[in-house]
Amino acid sequence: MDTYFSSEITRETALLVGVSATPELPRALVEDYLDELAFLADTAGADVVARIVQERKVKDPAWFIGKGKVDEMSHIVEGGQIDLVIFDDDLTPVQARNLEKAFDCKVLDRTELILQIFAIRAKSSQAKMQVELAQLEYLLPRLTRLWTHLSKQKGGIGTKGPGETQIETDRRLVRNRISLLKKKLKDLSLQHATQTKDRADIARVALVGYTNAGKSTLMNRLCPSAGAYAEDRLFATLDTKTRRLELRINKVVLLSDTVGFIRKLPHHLVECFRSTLDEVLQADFLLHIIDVSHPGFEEQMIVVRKTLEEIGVRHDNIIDVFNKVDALDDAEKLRGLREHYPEALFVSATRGLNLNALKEAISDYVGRQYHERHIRTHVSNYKLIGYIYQHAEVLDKGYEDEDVILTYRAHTRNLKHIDARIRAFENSESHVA
Ligand SMILES: Nc1nc2c(ncn2[C@@H]2O[C@H](COP(=O)(O)OP(=O)(O)OP(=O)(O)O)[C@@H](O)[C@H]2O)c(=O)[nH]1
Ligand SMILES: [Mg+2]
Repeated sequence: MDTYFSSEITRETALLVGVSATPELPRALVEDYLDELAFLADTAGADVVARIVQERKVKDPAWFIGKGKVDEMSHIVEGGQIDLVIFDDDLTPVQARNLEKAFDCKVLDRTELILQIFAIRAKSSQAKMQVELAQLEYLLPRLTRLWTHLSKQKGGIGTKGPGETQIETDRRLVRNRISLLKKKLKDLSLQHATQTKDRADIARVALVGYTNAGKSTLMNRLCPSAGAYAEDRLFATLDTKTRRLELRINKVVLLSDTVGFIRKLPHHLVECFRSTLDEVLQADFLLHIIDVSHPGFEEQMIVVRKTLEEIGVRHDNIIDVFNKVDALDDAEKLRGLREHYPEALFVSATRGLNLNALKEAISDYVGRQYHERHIRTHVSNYKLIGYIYQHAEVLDKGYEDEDVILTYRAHTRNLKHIDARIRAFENSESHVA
């Protein structure tokens, strides 16, 4: 896929198109969606000079919008020297091609725009590979459909023209590249899994949320050495970053910053970022960061929950953190929200407001995952004793006769293993007896 634009080169002018279908999808909501699309376009390097919303229930298979609207827009595009037209909804390859011909300029849909931004933003080799994989997977069925379309034009099924040979070759190349990227990414995630295995006894917390909610800013505030990239642009973060966070009572947790979510996040991207998002899946709990100053924050919360569901994250381990309270000038609204979300925390990452309460909430949550146990065993059972020392924090040690008595504290994850060891040991003992 070509790179249509990048933030480094001259900015382009764009026209945005949305379709409303009252009452399910009222015009006002589509206007909000176009605000977000404009933010995406801006992040990608385009200035929005015009926007159009058409009320239409049934999408035209050839044009997506109505043909009359297409003709009307062609004049706007021509007169306004517009470089590209961006649709908020996904277009079929046929619709995109027809529209490109009619407007005589580039036409993008929302998925392509998001893929473009990810391509521009990706910094690490892993993120670059994940984005390339998503782009190729997006492209592959389009090559196929393009070929089907061409074959029909050339005289129907079974026509073996040079076009087919070329497209077959392209498809093979794309498939080969896809397999190679998948293999490389799998190797990388295996490597990563080995590196993180040793951290099993430390509780893990992940920051999740809508793009631009302030996750990286909060990470930098809580762990000043994190140096996470934060900016007033969408998808500032594409790489998962993990840092140690010192807490007052429960010592240390590992805090991870992750890629932000967005309405209609392309499915390919979710799939390709799955290995990075596994970090989220494995966390003991999640901090859901919400930009409370955004007018559509409640819909954003739903989008995040749905995306988490899509990647298989359980819902009971989430703390809602309403960020950017400093940007809320309506005290009444804040009071209402506190009542409505009694469990949530209200913070400001930039101003550092209420972050101690947030740390305490993390401590509490983490504390609930650790349990204290006692064991009395003969001193000669040094293997079992050694295992406990390795996988738990020994709080107290005493001796009685020839037995050692240990009081230890371990994470639920480790307790399962310790208990299994003890059971296995007791069974072998009774066997011997
Ligand atoms: N007013 C205000 N702005 C904030 C606050 N926290 C973050 N921001 C701003 O919000 C913008 C986005 O912040 P980031 O930390 O990059 O957001 P993110 O959630 O990491 O975004 P992605 O990486 O794109 O998913 C930046 O311009 C921050 O300065 C806050 O508490 N108050
Ligand atoms: Mg970020």
